[in-house]
Amino acid sequence: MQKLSNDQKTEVMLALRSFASYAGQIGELKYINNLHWDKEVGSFTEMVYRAKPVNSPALMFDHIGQYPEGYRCLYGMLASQRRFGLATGIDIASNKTRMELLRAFRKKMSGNQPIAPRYVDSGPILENVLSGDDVDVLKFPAPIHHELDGGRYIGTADAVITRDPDTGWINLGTYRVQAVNKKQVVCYITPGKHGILQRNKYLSQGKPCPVLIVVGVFPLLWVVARYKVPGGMGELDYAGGMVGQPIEVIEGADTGLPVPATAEIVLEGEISATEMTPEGPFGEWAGYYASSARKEPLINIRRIYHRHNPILTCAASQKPPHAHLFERAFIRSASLWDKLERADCPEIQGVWMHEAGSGRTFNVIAIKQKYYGHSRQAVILASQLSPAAYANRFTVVVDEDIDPSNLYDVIWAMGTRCDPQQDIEINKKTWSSVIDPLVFGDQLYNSRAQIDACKPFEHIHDFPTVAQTSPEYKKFMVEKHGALFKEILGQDTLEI
Ligand SMILES: Cc1cc2nc3c(=O)[nH]c(=O)nc-3n(C[C@H](O)[C@H](O)[C@H](O)COP(=O)(O)O)c2cc1C
Ligand SMILES: [Mn+2]
Repeated sequence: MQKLSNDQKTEVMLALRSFASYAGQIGELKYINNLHWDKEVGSFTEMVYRAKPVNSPALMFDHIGQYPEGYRCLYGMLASQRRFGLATGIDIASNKTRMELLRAFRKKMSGNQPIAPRYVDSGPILENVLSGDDVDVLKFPAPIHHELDGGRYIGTADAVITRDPDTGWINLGTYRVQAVNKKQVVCYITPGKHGILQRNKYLSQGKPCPVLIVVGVFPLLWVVARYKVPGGMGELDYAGGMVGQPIEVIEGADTGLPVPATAEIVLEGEISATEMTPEGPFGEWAGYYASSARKEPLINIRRIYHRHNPILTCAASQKPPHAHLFERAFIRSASLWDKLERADCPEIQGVWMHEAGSGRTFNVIAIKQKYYGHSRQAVILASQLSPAAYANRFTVVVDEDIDPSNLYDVIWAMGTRCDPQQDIEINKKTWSSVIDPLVFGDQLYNSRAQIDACKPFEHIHDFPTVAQTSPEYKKFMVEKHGALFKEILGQDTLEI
């Protein structure tokens, strides 16, 4: 397999079809023809990822129902170590374990020097520009992803772009978007997220809110639209910082908002200040249809930009495991780790927002304890800092000998170093939403537990010794009996 040059690495981050073509060459993407947009592509993806949650290929669907060849849907874009490495420009050969890859990604994100986007006059996204009567969002094979969804969702693996009317700050966030008809869509944003804070500044003054919805994203754009970039800072600037060059954008003809020049499909329009329409139900990240159908502001689409043979990027949230959990754990864990350090919490050794908790509800941090109360400080902060602040339930703190991404380690530590009566704190009236299956009515609170599964600080030196082979003896064994291990385990190296 050809090795990518630096220019090719950049192209793969910024152009979905180059990424897809390379992923195909290395066996990380499969083409599938003749499945229908009405539930078939969604269930097929779900069934593949449920059977094999790790290391399944990305799935590119073509010939979808009555749609012409080339009008494709892509699921599972980033759900493997190699694909996530390609999207973020991280060498995975030298970052093999989860914690190594997380450290490399975190370093890249926290050391980010944002670069402002560059406005250009042309780009692949202008290959087709539709306005007036030609506007038809159903020109693309928007799927019904799950059996009980309230309609066709055009925006799932998307990036919704809005501008703060006071400061000019441009925000990108992945928020779900349902097609209402050819020219209207509706979006759900959880209260507190940046997109809704900006949107409501317009709507509360009775003004429509200009919006772009990128429904065919490129890999790097989808990573930043999901990362908790601090408020006031633009995700496009962050993406520029990650790739080391400005992201090229074209001024949207109706809104002046930045249309990413290498995207696949972008919808342009405005969010109505006066008209509402039902949105949902939709299979959600918590694994339920909890938010039902509610009214949200209608979005009028005035213009569509798309490439020839466009790729609609898709992600169906649902009961884990699913096709966007692999990278979610990295994106969110890196962000939480960064926030903990910025909050001056010392000696963080690892963070993992677990896949089985949908990357939200069960989060673990590892620390090297330095003083009385350190572990409580860390776990209380971790349960309230973005990106964990919203909708989590359990946050666990463990010592540095525990791998926070390994449930054997974590549950063993909870079972042996945590005295429930003393070591579990409960917070009440914390940030949740209608998506939480335990939220009934309009009081959008939850409660959460902070679980201290660290050795008591006063017994850190006299805590019973762990019953396992020591690193030194393991090393001796590998040196003496390496061939035998390889014969039995079928692998070259043994992690010790
Ligand atoms: C596939 C997928 C779908 C999502 N859907 C929504 C959604 O419908 N509404 C929402 O508020 N957040 C949704 N999120 C989470 C946001 O994208 C995430 O919180 C992001 O950081 C928000 O950006 P912001 O910090 O600029 O608000 C979704 C995330 C993913 C990966
Ligand atoms: Mn943001």
